[in-house]
Amino acid sequence: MGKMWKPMKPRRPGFIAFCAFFTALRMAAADPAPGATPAKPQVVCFEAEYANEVTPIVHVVRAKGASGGMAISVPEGAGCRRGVNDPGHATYHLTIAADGLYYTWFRVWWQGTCSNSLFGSLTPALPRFSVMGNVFKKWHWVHGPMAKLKAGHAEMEIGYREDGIWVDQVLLTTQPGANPDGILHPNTIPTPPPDRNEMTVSLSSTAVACGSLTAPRLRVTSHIDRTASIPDEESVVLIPGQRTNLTVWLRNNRLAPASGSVAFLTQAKMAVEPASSVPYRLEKGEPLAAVDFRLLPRKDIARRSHRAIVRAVLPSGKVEARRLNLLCPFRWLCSEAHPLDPARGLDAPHPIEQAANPLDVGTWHVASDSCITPIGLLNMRKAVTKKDYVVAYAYTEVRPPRPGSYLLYTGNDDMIKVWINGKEVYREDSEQPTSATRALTPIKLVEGRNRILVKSCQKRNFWEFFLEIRNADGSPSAVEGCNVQPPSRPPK
Ligand SMILES: [Ca+2]
Ligand SMILES: [Ca+2]
Repeated sequence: MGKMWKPMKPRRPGFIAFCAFFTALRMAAADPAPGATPAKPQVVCFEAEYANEVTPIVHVVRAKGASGGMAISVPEGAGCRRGVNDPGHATYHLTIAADGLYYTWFRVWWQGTCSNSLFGSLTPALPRFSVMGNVFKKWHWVHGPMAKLKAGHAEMEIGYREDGIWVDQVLLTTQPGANPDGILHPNTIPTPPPDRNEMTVSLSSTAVACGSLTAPRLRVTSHIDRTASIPDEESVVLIPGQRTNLTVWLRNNRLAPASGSVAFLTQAKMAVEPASSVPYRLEKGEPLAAVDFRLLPRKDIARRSHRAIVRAVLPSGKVEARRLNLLCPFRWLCSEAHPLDPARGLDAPHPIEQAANPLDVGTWHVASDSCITPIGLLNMRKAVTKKDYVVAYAYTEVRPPRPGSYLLYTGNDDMIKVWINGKEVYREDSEQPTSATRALTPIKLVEGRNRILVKSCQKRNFWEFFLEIRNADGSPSAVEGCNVQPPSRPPK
């Protein structure tokens, strides 16, 4: 069977295309498979960005070539920031007009072989399914599973499986072999039952490339308190002196006219433009509004986690608030690269790790902030070398607000070892991406400066790691990174 309808150009949705869509379906319906489909084909088509609820690490984003210029996305590299209880999802409340066997379709952009799938569910028919494909770096439709739906309420969820993916539109149709092409004119705006939130708030920030695979949950490397876990909340990486954009998306579930304000509140050393509180206005029938903040951290902002709150005042007077972890990564010194020992790998010792002070051995340079990825990883290919099968060291010092027990939160690609004050506290032999190697390790910090040495190995592809210090319960800590400098030694 050929294409059922013509693709639409972006920004030209119109009634004609809408009719053509249904005429095509009606024509096809004249000859239905015996007993398989209802007489009149059913179509439910909606924009993915009109989710009734979005939780990190799924984001609403502006997207070129997408219908309405918007989509939902799991940004490249964000897998290492997913929550433990909820890895991130978008929820849609749908009204199904007639019983039938529905075919599901998704208009997607897959970044590559490790960014070409999503998880979904369609309650009550399908508790969990996955959608995959092998067309990369272009918008196209992929089919999901079929679902037997009854007339009434249905709830679809699109969730994280891999990062580096975008979803533009979703189509449910009783028409077999629909094979949609291009942008469709949606005929549905997902609407939750009236007892649900009048408006939901989600956040997205500047986020681009780095790369990773799907992964198991957070690992805990030795026994820690059961209450310790990484909170399911948004993290935004801040680089001192550099601007980061933060968009607050307001989803108007009632579609009634709405106005109010959104505030960005923090005590971190930074300016917020255009203001720390911005008004919003949604006309009748308008499902989504974006409020943009520009975050301008000062050059002397502390290299640690800072708390922030985004607070939206809704027309009813209710307040929707989201906590935000503003993550200002540590400053790292990097050694030169050495060949990776093919037999002993991570365990081949180097004089750097055997010295009382690692900075006494070899040469060190500051890894510039441009080596920090938008997700907060140190990109060692940029900081040290693009060569494969190498090993290098990274060094920093941190100062806790008080001595005691903390959690080392790491993710690595490839293998790493970590020493704190000369004592090995963590090793990880895996060659998997950072989203798969996330781990929490109990550590002790002393008063004043604490030395952190990381040995990072590279075989091939990405070479990067992240290292944060969390409180014993997993919450972001006030442990601050020092402004480390390479040693100045007289030339020999
Ligand atoms: Ca869209
Ligand atoms: Ca690698």
